[in-house]
Amino acid sequence: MAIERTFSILKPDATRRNLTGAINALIEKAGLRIVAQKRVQMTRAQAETFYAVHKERPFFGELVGTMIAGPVVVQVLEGEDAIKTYRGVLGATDPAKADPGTIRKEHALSVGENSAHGSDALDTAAIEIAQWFSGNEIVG
Ligand code: RTP
Ligand code: MG
Repeated sequence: MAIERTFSILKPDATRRNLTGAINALIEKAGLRIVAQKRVQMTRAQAETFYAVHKERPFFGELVGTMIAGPVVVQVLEGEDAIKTYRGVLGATDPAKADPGTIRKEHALSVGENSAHGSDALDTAAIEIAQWFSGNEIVG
């Protein structure tokens, strides 16, 4: 399996409830290394760009509003098969359908406030990482 990098966001519902450490523990327990991390307040324009793929969906306005409701922690995670591994650690988008032990089952409040984001493919991971980190901020 290849060593990959994926992009992660700990969403405002997670930072608000002081869950950064608890979620990072699940990430590290899964064998992923946090090779970059910073806390930022997303602007509306940044959130709209980040989730542009969903701009025609009925939940887009709510999604953008939730992402800018408070600070987020943006991260780069590195490890074997990192994209798929992290999607597994996240669990299903709807926390009610997520497996026990996943971030969303253990911590998320709802589909809208589901605590964390993970890239869904290698190409989107590279785009998302480049949106939030310069090369010298990532230390593998
Ligand atoms: P993410 O991009 O945040 O990692 O989530 P995901 O891949 O599991 O799900 P995706 O389909 O990309 O949806 C992005 C986010 O939009 C919100 N959503 N709300 N109300 C709804 O029906 C609905 N569907 C999706 C979720 O917060 C989801 O994480
Ligand atoms: Mg997604």
